[in-house]
Amino acid sequence: MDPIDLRSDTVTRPSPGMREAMARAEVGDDVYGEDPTVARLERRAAELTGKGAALLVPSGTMANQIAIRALTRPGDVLLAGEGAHVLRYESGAAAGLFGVQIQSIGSGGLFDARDVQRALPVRDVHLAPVTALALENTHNGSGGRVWSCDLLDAVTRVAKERGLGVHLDGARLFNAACAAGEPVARLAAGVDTVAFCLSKGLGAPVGSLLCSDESRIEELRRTRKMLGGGMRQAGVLAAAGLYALDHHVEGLRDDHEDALVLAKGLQEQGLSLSLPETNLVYFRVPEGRSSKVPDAIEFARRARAKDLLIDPTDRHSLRAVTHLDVGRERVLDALDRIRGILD
Ligand code: TLP
Repeated sequence: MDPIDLRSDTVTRPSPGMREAMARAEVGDDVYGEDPTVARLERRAAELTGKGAALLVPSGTMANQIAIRALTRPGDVLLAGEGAHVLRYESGAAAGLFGVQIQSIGSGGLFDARDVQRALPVRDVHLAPVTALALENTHNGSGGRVWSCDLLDAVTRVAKERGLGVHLDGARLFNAACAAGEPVARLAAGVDTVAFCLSKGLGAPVGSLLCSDESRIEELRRTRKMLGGGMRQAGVLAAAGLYALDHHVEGLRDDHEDALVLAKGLQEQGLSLSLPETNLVYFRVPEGRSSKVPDAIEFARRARAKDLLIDPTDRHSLRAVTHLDVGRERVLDALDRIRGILD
């Protein structure tokens, strides 16, 4: 059977058009600031996010860590939503690299202004200062949920009033913009740093952009170098990114519709879930004696035996992600393959 890979939207392969753009890219040494294609991508990213400047980095994780370093000092606390990528999926980088503790606030990944207020300590020498806040839009761990502009505005307003630096982890910011019907710059208004990934729904092989004020960019560039993220003829990667921004933004809408079809199909088969707002479908396998599948690990194993790749996220839950390399037909095919597993 032809494999269907729903583990993540990071699994896409560059299309022939993208490969051609990469092959044609004009390049130079970007550590010397001489790669014209990187410069073009960075200008485009700054414009799209409404910030003064941008920096191409190898990964979303590195973008987040560079931002954390800029907004905190060792010993500080960074506030983030429950299950935030910076807290759960970055190998402890904020603590390991920069001595920053992350405190989770709210529940389900999103939070409101009151959650931020409640987390701020009174001034006391015993307490670690809370100096920064991280937002994640869409929020991965909660099933790709999207922040409303009202909620974003309220949270960034209180953060600013209380002197916190604000970072937006927008690994899937274009998915958020598509679902919210808002420009990316609107979703990034009011934050100090914003990162978005080219290698998720946008279908590029590598790369994230970290965007901020022009005055901050040299400091961010220095941290990128410190982390070994200075790249040389990175124009071949930047060309893929520019191609993705030109050709793959519109298609996110299809990914979201496909995710909804997938979710409804899973629901019909007795799997429990909340309908997705974007392209991430989290679902639970039935628990208890009557269940045909003991847990998510076994579900994933049986799916793999049918050449369907889906990752468990905990003992009873899995995540299936729609993306550029699976269209409606393959989503329906995936549902057929799953049917056999539960019967
Ligand atoms: N997320 C990956 C895994 O790391 C879990 C995925 O498959 O979803 N922020 C968010 C919200 C992310 O979801 C991710 C990737 C990142 C940052 C990190 O991006 P990379 O993988 O480029 O370091």
